[in-house]
Amino acid sequence: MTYLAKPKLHHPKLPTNELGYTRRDYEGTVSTLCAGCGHDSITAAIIQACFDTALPPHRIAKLSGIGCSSKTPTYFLGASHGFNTVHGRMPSVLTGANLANRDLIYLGVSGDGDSASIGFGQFAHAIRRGVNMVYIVENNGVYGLTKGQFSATAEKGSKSKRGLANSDSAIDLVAMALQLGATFVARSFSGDKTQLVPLIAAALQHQGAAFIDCVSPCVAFNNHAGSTKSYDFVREHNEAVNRLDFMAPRETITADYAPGEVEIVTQHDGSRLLLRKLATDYDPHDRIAAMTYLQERQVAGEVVTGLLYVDPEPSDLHANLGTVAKPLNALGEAELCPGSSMLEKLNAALR
Ligand SMILES: Cc1ncc(C[n+]2csc(CCOP(=O)(O)OP(=O)(O)O)c2C)c(N)n1
Ligand code: SF4
Ligand SMILES: [Mg+2]
Repeated sequence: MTYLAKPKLHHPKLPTNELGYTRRDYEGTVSTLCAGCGHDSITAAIIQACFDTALPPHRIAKLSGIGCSSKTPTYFLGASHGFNTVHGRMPSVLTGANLANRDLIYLGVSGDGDSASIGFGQFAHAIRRGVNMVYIVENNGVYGLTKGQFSATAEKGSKSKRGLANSDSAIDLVAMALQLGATFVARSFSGDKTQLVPLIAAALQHQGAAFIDCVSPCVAFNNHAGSTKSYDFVREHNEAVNRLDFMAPRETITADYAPGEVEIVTQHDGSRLLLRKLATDYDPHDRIAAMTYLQERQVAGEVVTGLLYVDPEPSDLHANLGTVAKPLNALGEAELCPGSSMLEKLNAALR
């Protein structure tokens, strides 16, 4: 048996969200990952974010590549659409699905091996095209599934479980996402649910390319002294630049904030991000300054987390291409096959 189904029965008094679903309705099958794997905490955060914001499970499409991280969509959103693609190919399959049906909410889950090595080109092009999606990399600095080889996000000089030092420079996927034009960029830690849940909730409402790099320790192969992706290292070096609260469009702000204490960023759909600044010199609306800040703090040995960049008025691939407003499966034959005279007109325009 390759997966364990969870019992369907649950306590009749479990809290429900405004759609009438319990948190259990957003779960998948029982995880088969190692006990203590950071990826399971990210699964729990995704379930919590979707439950809290009452997302209809049938409107979500979850896609992944290959790796322990890419197995996780089986463990959440059991009632959603799902596609486990080939190693490193999640972004192109997600792009195609999104172009065919723009009405779904796309959640791509990947690993650092899946996105920073074999799928690096795919990652780059999905981000630079502004595909409307949430792209989460569960980043443990190793190929967990194939027994712990260094991945391309492992820091130069960091040590393997056997004590060997990594001689290659690391790829910082957050720096790449910023440079490639992602309109929502965050870094978080699987061990910080308070930070991660609202980040995922906000990213799911963002109408553009949202990228979250989530450091997620691999307890089997990369959780020792000398690793920069271990629970201890991230806890000791985590520098959060802000704290985020996410509010759906229909919710009213009831808490009292002193002037200047919280910045409210309204997204395109009316949802609001309540940003509490922790680092006074950090501005999440300035892409260039964010890139410089991250590099400076990285040299100082810090893992900067939080909402690092957001564009409240993003544009996405559909807007850039001027595609039809309806999903392709909702178009009739006349719209899909407009006839030979239209084809002639098109051909003539190209001559
Ligand atoms: C085309 C191809 N090449 C190589 C592999 C072997 N392989 C499977 S998972 C993986 C790396 C997984 O690393 P990562 O994406 O970081 O996921 P993790 O297991 O660490 O969560 C590799 C190289 C494969 N499945 N397919
Ligand atoms: S090998 Fe590592 S990444 Fe894979 S399930 Fe175990 S702890 Fe998680
Ligand atoms: Mg990995």
